[in-house]
Amino acid sequence: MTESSSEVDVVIVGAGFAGMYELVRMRRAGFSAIVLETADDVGGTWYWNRYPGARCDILSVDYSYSWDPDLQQEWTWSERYAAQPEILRYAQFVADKHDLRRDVRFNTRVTSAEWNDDTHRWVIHTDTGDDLTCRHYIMATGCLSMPKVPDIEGTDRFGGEVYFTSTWPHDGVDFTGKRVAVIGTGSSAVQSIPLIAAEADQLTVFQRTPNFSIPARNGPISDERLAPFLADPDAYRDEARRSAAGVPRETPLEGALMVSDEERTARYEAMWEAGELLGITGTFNDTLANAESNDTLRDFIHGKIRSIVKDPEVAEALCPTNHYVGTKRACLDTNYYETYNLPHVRLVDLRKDPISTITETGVDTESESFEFDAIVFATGFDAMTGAIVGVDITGRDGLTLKEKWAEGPVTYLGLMTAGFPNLFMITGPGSPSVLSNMMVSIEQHVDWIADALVHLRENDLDTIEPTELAETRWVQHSNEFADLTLMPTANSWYMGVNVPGKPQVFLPYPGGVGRYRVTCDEVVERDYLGFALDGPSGRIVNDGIIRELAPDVQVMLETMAEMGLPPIETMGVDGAREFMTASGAMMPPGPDVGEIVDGTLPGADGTPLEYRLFRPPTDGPHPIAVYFHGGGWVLGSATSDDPLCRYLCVHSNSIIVSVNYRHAPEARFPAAADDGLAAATWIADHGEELGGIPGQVAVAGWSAGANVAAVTAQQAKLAGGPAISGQVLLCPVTDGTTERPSHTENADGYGLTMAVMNWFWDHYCDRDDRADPKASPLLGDLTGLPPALVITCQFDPLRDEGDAYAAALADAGVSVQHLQCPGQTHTAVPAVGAMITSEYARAAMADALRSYLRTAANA
Ligand code: N01
Repeated sequence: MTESSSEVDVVIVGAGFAGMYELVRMRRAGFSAIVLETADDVGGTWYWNRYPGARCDILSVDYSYSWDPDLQQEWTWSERYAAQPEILRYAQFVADKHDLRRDVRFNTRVTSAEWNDDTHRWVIHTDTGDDLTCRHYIMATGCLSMPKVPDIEGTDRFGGEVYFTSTWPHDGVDFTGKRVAVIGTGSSAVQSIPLIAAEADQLTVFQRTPNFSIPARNGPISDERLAPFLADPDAYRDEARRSAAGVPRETPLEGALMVSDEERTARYEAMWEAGELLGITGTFNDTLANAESNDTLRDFIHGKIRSIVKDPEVAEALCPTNHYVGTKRACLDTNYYETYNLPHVRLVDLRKDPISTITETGVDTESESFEFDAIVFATGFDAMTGAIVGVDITGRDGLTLKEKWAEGPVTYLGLMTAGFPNLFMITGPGSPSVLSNMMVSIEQHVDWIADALVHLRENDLDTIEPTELAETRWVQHSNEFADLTLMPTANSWYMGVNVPGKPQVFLPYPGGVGRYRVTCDEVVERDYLGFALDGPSGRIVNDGIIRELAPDVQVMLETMAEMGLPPIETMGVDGAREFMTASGAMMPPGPDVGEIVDGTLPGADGTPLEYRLFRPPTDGPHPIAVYFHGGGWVLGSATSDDPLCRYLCVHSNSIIVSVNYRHAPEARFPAAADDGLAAATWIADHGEELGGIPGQVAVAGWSAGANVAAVTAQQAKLAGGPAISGQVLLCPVTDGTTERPSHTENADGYGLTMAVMNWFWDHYCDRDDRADPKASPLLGDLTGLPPALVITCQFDPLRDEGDAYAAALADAGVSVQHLQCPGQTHTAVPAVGAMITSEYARAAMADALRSYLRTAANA
């Protein structure tokens, strides 16, 4: 491409690692492409960030391209974490090797860009006055490339030397003999402070928020650490692509509180010795999700800081206390904490003594004046969105990106945004980006975009653009993932909090690079689901939602799929029961209750039925709910739904009596149904003896247990007792026919399968009996039944029969609350403490019980 060309297939903005590889892929695919770059050479972030100590914080062996296999042999990193000059040389080496510079216009900044909907082209304006027209416009502008505008009063006034870590002078700075201030204590400051201290006469660090840092233990990489890569580079790279953060690592199986104190400390010590960023929060599987677990790590790092820093007051100031480890990007350092033991280094804690202004000669805090020869601003970036909205981008119908993103970025997959056809972002907001090894995420996006452009060309299409539904739901999905973690709790640049006035939303996608890659691939496999494609061959709008499952449910299903368990119906009855007991034992136990009492009560035929009573920790007597467990009338026991029973007990302030009704195949229909009524009658009659309020009970159950509960309510009405004050039916079986859409749509892949459901039915009930309302309560007389809460889940084969029951109850004049749970599965709601996104459904169950069992104590 020559300097004078003004029409190209593709304009790429930025000649960092993303733009360079995108150019390679465009050339290989036969597109004309030009890269516009503000700097006078390649390198992107590694061109600009030349401050002393700047180096990567992902091992260089991982933080390097994988797309050129020869490059892996031709380039050897000198250290575990290469310094900026070496990384820049690497970028230059790649540019030389692939003759990239001939398609890069350096010293050229894009100022604005407009979409022309008639020509289906972007017009790109630059500060050199040259305009370009292109079909596709790719922002490879980096996530941390737009320095934050200093927001400290008087910044322009200072008469001494001023430096920004993000745009450091190319010929370096000599601080010898100088009094230097560093403002900020993020990664840039943590890396540069020890080296500035080594030169300066005096160094004063102004710290607003301390950060967590561990020693990088830099130096040559050990043979042991390198061995897996050398043994099979392709397999190693592949593992990186499928991993959580773009670096092959073993996934921890345990939470921090699951091991002894000694074991936990030993693992943290190993992490501290290993010096790898991903190890910090990767030692246990719940560090970023569980505050108590995170506290153990926080305490450990605090202990390390206190052991290194001699002045106890300085040590305390350096201990981060206002955020959880990993919720702000942690740092890798070389002698950072040790630097504060040097006599000429001082830490000013701005939380105690804030900066009031920068003066002509230094910095004034509220209580002190400081004089400096130089001030270094290590104050960070307008991350993830700054460089994108920094260009005036106008899409269809005059809409600007800045306007569209006024409340926060809206993207589909972090790749594109509706209203801006053919505008791509590499590692944009809504993709794993800064939470991952950027090289892996860059390569994945570049490949995806290149493949999409080839797809358009091959199908005689001009444009690609996400639908509004797809992007809205992607943002929601990403936020739901973030809300499962502690990440949104910190005032971090991940949340946009560091830039005054910036909308506060969690910017990257926190679901991990492996899962994200699968999602992006699936979008393509499903014919670009969530995109509208247009061109001479026609317009195809494939509207839809790529991830409808709640994120924790998705993770649970993925984990189960990875375990490769045999289907329950192939295990035999005994095997299935053992399996259910074993899997129940792995679940969190649920909240503490006041008391648990195990006993027996007589079943319908006099058989003693085991029960477990859960008593609230509050003063009684309490009202009573009878609970029937799930398990297809075949599996389960009085204790198998313990966590849910505990939850309902505590949150409804009621006694819950979980009853082990007789099971099939030993006792087939109508044994379970008859036992339900017998148990409810006995419990209502023996309420006082059980320490509760006698006379009336509510019934509750899950799945087949909800079937028993619903049947019990009907039978009690027909029998004239006991008095049932309400029924809570979670994913109930209501109908022996299995021909509703949800039976087919959700037949497999969502926990409860139709295969096992049919197996349950066959064990429980002959076909002819299934029309009996004691098996199919939907077929019963529903008038005059007690109020009901019916909960159904979107991805449950039983969804439609539960929905039908709620509708039929309402038609029969019963007071019914119907809660339909999007994104949830049959097994999600009972998983107390494990499935967070279904908490509202459990709360609704408890609230319903409380209202059915309203007493003076519960009012
Ligand atoms: O920026 P930061 P950074 N008054 O935003 C403080 C990547 N990176 O350039 O936290 C006083 O982290 C601010 O205080 P607070 C890496 O992803 C990687 O250091 O807002 N202080 C904070 O201490 C990293 O996370 C490497 O209270 C003010 C600091 O300035 C990201 O880039 C190396 C202030 C800014 O820290 C950004 O790191 C370097 C004010 N008005 C960077 N305004 C590698 O190792 C801001 N601060 C690869």
